[in-house]
Amino acid sequence: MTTVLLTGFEPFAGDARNPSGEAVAEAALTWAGPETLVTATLPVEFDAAAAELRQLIAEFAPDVVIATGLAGGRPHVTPERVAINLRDARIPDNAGAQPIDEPSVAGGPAAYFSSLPVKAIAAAIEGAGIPAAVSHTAGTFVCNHVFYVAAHEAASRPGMRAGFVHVPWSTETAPEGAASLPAIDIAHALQLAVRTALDVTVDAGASAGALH
Ligand code: PCA
Repeated sequence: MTTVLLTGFEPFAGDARNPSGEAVAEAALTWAGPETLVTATLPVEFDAAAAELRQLIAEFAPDVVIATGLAGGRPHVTPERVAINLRDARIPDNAGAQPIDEPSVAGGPAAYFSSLPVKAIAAAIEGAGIPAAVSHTAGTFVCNHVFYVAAHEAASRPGMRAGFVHVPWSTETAPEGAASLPAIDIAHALQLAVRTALDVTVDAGASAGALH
């Protein structure tokens, strides 16, 4: 049985809602399979989020892990290409922790590339009429940390692949004037990310590079 672990996050930074957790819940409601989809909403706490992710991976032994979070201000759904071994928090997490220039995993490699087909995922989402683009930085906060930990786990588990997708604000949750997409489109985009991650093992050949 093939299993996918799809996670979102709780609200943070004083916000009332987080569209990533909401989109993951919505995607789970309408997931038609045939693979098993396991979903969770992680706390926006460096240590607790990583611990919960590791526990979910140990419990369900997923073939694919896709963690998701909010990138407020981005207009696109953005599959992330690289996780870096760095926790540098500009704001405290929801537990009050504010690590500065600490590694995600002491002794781990400087970075991991996503083992998901990020270009094919962006293309599949775009193909459904939902704005998407490959991103080359997941930041240095809890999202990057969870992405790095997922990639680190995948590196020691043959057959397991892991990646991260940042989502914009949903129209339903966006602060005044912020870029957003309808919540239903974000949920659909995450389903397409899961489907593409399962179906595509060799990423698209076209460039998704950036000049800056
Ligand atoms: N976004 C934050 C953390 C939780 C979330 O949804 C981030 O990008 O690190």
